[in-house]
Amino acid sequence: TDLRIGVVGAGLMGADHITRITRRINGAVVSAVVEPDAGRAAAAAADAPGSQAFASIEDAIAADAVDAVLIATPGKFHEPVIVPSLEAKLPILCEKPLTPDSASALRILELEQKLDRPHIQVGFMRRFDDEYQALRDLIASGEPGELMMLRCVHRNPSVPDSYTQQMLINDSVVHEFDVVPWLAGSPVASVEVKFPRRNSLSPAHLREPILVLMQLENGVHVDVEMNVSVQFGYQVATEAVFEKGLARIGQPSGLQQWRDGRFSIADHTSFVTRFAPAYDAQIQRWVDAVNDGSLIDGPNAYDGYRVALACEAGVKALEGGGVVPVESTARPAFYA
Ligand code: ISE
Repeated sequence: TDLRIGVVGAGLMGADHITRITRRINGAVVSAVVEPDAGRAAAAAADAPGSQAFASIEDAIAADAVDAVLIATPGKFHEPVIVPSLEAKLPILCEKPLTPDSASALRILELEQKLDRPHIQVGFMRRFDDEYQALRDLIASGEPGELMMLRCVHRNPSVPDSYTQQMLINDSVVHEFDVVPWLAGSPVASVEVKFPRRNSLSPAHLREPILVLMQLENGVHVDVEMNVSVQFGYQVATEAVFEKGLARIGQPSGLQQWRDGRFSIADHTSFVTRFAPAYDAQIQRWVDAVNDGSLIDGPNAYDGYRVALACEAGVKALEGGGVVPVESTARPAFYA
């Protein structure tokens, strides 16, 4: 029988996951939706025939309507959903970030370690992108020599007025804080933020683009251009600099056109399409892991905690802190 997933939050990502589970994922159905906004709840119900609407995750659990929980609310609402779900011993896929800060992430780790094994997977979907996986394999192979630098770009066409300065770190660079240590096999040791000339097209309350510099514990240096007003489209790309060569991922691969004396390649305009295959693989592998009893197959809550530490350093650096160290921690055996 299919895994019964309760989806909490039916905004942009929640709605996308509901469609994905209903149409493309094998072995699972959306059985419950928790969404306070009536319009979104109705749209979600239409997309997931047979699902029931609940006012809270507690109600869905009490009704025995869910075998697993997918959390797609904003980060500050994650902990109140994770706690009752963990207490009910339900497997969880939690969209990024795990929680908004490291203190709350630590509380989650303590609670989860009362269970027999990790139950929480964090939705860092870039780890499921084919090109990211190929780059990670290349780095691990050692064939091009040692990795020295990663040059990353993370560009969004524009952001809504609700997007705040701290979200440059907590909502956007949060992805690099997960994927870079995973690629390079080493935690983030320090973070610094530089401010190039401001884009006059940015929302008035934002000072961006920013350049985020990271040093990893293994000595690799990383720069991230974080740019949320690039206008033309959505772009996430990385260049790796090795002792004996270079590697590049994330180049445009869409429709090629020759017209009016010009050559062009279609590029993405949103993360929803750019990472659609990665989201599909992430959810399918999570469903398979829950169904076969291994419960997670991807970044765990400890990874989410490490990212929270890096984000805290990143926000300090953003607010004028210079080079901000990230505490070094030991991964508990529970999260090996
Ligand atoms: C958004 O929340 C995401 O997670 C996207 O992957 C990222 O590119 C974007 O900057 C964030 O706002």
